[in-house]
Amino acid sequence: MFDDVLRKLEAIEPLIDAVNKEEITALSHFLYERIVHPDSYVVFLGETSSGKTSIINGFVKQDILPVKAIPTTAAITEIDVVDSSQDESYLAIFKDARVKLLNKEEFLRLCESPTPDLERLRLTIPSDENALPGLKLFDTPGFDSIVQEHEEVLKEFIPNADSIVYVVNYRTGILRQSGIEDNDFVFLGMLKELIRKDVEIILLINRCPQGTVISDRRVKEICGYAHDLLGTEPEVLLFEDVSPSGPNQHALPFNEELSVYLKRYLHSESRLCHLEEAFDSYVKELYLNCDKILRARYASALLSDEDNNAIIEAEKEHAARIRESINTIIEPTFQDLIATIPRKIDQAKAEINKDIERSLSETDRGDMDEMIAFTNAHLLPFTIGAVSKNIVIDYIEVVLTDLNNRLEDLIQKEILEFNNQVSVRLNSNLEVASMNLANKLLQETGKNALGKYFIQYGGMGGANAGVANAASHLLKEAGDLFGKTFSRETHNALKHALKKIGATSMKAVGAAIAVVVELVGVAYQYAVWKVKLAKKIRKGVDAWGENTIPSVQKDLLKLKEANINTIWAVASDIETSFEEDVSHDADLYEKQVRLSDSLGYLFN
Ligand SMILES: Nc1nc2c(ncn2[C@@H]2O[C@H](COP(=O)(O)OP(=O)(O)O)[C@@H](O)[C@H]2O)c(=O)[nH]1
Ligand SMILES: [Mg+2]
Repeated sequence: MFDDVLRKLEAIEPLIDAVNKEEITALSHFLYERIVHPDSYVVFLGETSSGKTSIINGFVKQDILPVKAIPTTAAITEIDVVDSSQDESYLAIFKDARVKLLNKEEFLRLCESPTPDLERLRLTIPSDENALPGLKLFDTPGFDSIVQEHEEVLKEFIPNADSIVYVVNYRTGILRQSGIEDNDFVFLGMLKELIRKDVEIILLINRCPQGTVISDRRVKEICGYAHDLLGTEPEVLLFEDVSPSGPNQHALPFNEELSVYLKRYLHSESRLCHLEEAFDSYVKELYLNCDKILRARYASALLSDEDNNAIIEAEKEHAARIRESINTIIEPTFQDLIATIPRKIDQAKAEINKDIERSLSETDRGDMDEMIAFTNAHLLPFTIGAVSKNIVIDYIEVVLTDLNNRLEDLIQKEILEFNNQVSVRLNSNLEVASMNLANKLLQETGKNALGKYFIQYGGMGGANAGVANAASHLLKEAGDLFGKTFSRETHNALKHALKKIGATSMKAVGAAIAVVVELVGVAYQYAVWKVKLAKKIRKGVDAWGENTIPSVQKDLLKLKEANINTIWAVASDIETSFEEDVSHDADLYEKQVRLSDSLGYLFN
């Protein structure tokens, strides 16, 4: 399917062999596997008990995943529907990338009560008619504003999605306009912040009364809200309410259209393009990696031991100086930023209250319940969204952009100095021809992002244990590499980090809504309800603030960790550019570098 990319990977095989390093070889095997068997993630989302698990069971026509009426702690479960040449299997993938084969009982037990070290469960189901080679379905614990853990798991996982099936219940889903259980509202707001723009969202309305059609009023209403919240018109699938087939059975909702959709998506142009782009950039990075190693070896072989030792010393020094920035720049910046958040939130709260009170005084709505519904569906989320963007998010952006610039300057300076030191030694010892051959390596110093990705995602340990799918990795990687500053990635990474923080703030809108809802059904006289409502809204906004402060601070702590990891990765990359004890077989290395040069045209 990705013949061009595969050809490139095959073309650089001799280079990979020449490099002869375990991690590079493992990486290339892993990449090959991924290209030959490309994955995309279809993630089932929706409020707890909307029917996600039942729908997946219905899709595979087996009552296999445990269905629950009450929210529990739960793990993300991956479902691979394969053709019947393969066996059914149950796997647990742990956070340290260990993979364990389970029997069905163990699997079911872990589904219901996952252990803290569990990353995910994987179920492989053979089915000839439904096989989806390359699509992985993910059943999620669902969103539930009471179970904090779910939110954390989802916030981490959702950015991996390539396509989303959002499940709502026909009767209860999206804004009954009555209250606290309206998690969908908060969830959809958060979702929009977390996914890539090109991710398709299918709105699946479950448990529709028999004969419901798309023009049904309730369906239109649900779609209208979803449209408002997502800013796009999702495709809609209607699932009829079905009865369980027996006393100890669960309902297996089914609609052919879901398979049609999934199969269409499997072969869609946009999916394939996205994958191709991702693979292409990985193969290129792999090539550049090999190229760099070979050039460094060639240079080492031409230089004296004394020169080599000096370079290795320099490597260590500059790497150490880059790592120092963790204590001198990253730690203090985040400490300040985190300490300033409460003040910024207070400022935002004042602004939000002012804006909402203005709208409230200007409204001509005579009915309080109607106004409450409007407040919760529009005023609170939109005002909070806009104001917290202006006051909180933009502030964080300024601080982080500045941090980024300072880190970038420091890293550039260290790399430049290191490169100069190497250049001087090359210049004074090498002839022009070999100098040119060796030199290109300097441009690539500090850019080794690929290795980090594969290490992180278990590419080395248990191949296939990896959790990140290729297509979404571009985004994920950018997020993880915030602070790694050599390309347009930085901009994306920052945007992504800010989006996550925006999602946190949007999620906390639920707390405000919950407070305002308390007024529903309370009968106040016409003259006083606006005053009462204004007071409640202020309380609600307080609740938003209380929820937002610690969550945003937590997001920032995570971001700090990501920055620190990046600095380590950049430093390690410099530190390993010249290897110790390289043989002096300059002729061999020269040949290898020429080979690498001759392949460069593939990656321009
Ligand atoms: N009668 C009936 N029950 C359903 C249907 N879909 C889901 N359910 C029930 O709704 C409850 C929650 O479903 P579940 O799949 O666990 O929801 P999840 O939390 O979104 O995964 C379970 O008791 C299901 O049996 C349906 O079409 N008909
Ligand atoms: Mg479920």
